[in-house]
Amino acid sequence: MIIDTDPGIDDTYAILLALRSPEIEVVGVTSLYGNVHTKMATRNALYVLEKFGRPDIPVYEGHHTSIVGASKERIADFVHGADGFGNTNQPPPTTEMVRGKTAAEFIVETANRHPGEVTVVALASATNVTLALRADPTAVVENLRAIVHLGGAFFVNGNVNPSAEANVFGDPDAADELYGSGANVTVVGLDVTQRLMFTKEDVESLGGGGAKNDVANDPAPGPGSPPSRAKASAPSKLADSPASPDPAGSFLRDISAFYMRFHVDTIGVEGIYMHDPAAVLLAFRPDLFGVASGAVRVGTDGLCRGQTVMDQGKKRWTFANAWTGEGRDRPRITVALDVDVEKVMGVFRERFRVGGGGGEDGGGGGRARMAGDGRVARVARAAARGVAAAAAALREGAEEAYRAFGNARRADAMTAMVILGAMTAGVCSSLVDRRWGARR
Ligand SMILES: [Ca+2]
Repeated sequence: MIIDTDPGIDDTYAILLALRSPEIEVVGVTSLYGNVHTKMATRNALYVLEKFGRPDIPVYEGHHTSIVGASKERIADFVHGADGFGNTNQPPPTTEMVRGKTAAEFIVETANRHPGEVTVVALASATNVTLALRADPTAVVENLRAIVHLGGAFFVNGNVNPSAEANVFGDPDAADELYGSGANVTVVGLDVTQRLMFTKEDVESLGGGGAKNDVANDPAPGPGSPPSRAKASAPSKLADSPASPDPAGSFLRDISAFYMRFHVDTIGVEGIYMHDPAAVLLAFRPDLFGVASGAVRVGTDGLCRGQTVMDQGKKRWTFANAWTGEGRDRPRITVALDVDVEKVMGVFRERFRVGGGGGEDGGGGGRARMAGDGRVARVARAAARGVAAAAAALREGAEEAYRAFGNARRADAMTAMVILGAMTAGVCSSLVDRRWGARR
């Protein structure tokens, strides 16, 4: 996964979520203007990666203006503070961005090097991804596995004005171009993210909220921790002492105070929207979201500049229009419109360690029990590694088969998929037989 970001407070949550999710690997971070100017976004991206113990992840600086060369009309310092961290005056990072390569060049290069494997989660405007698209359409349309863009307001009001959401408003031309490119784009906007709110209590209990240190919030990788946790806690100059319950959580709590005041002032609620983390989660847990597919156009001028309008496909239009496409059909994209709020908030609370514990799935108690039984823990870890590898291989195989089906009937394709599943079970059972002997 490449995270394209303008940190930003909820961007910081999103980056931490990605680093704490064993389902994904973050291979690079690219910066963009939005909540802050691009230069500060670069600095802040470096800072949070170092703070969260992953100074090894490379950061590439993105574009400084919109794709049509307009400088940003408004920087959201009233939402995120002048420093992007709620005016908490953090020290500068000790690491540096990669020089000599732009964000767009990095996206193109990574997509071409690992075709079908890389997802870009774009947490700001679409500028960097659309520049990559212009530079190498094949890289973005064919070789990127997916693009998840946090943006748009489809059947709700915007958040810049009644029609526009901030990320799309920041570069509507880039969004319109990307959404019509034929790339595998999923857009998740305010229809979904304004239903995901961290409460004041959630925020206050981040980092342990003064709770005593235990297995679950010890930053050192415990025996039951997923492999990525070990990477996420590599030594760093900025990371707090390992004795504190969850330094990442305390940092989130500190920077969220300013962001929460903005919510109190504008919507009268003591809580914060989880916009950016929703996009990261959607990239690896699409099952928690309800989506629709359709052509999307973005207003690029006038009163409704930045508005995202989707053709839901409920009417056969008499005349061609900007959504049906003139000359060629405008490709459809996926739009997230619904979400399992309870489950998503459960994952957020678990991964952000609300209350300092492990939350719903995998709390401290669970891990302590696993630590007490080395054999069970070893088997569980080995199985988890196997499942991850098998899922990746299976997906690739299934997609290969899917492409080969061509115009096959649905029932025939389904039968083939079921056979594929049965064969997998056969392979697993023959491996067990090989090691421990067949069961008579
Ligand atoms: Ca953002």
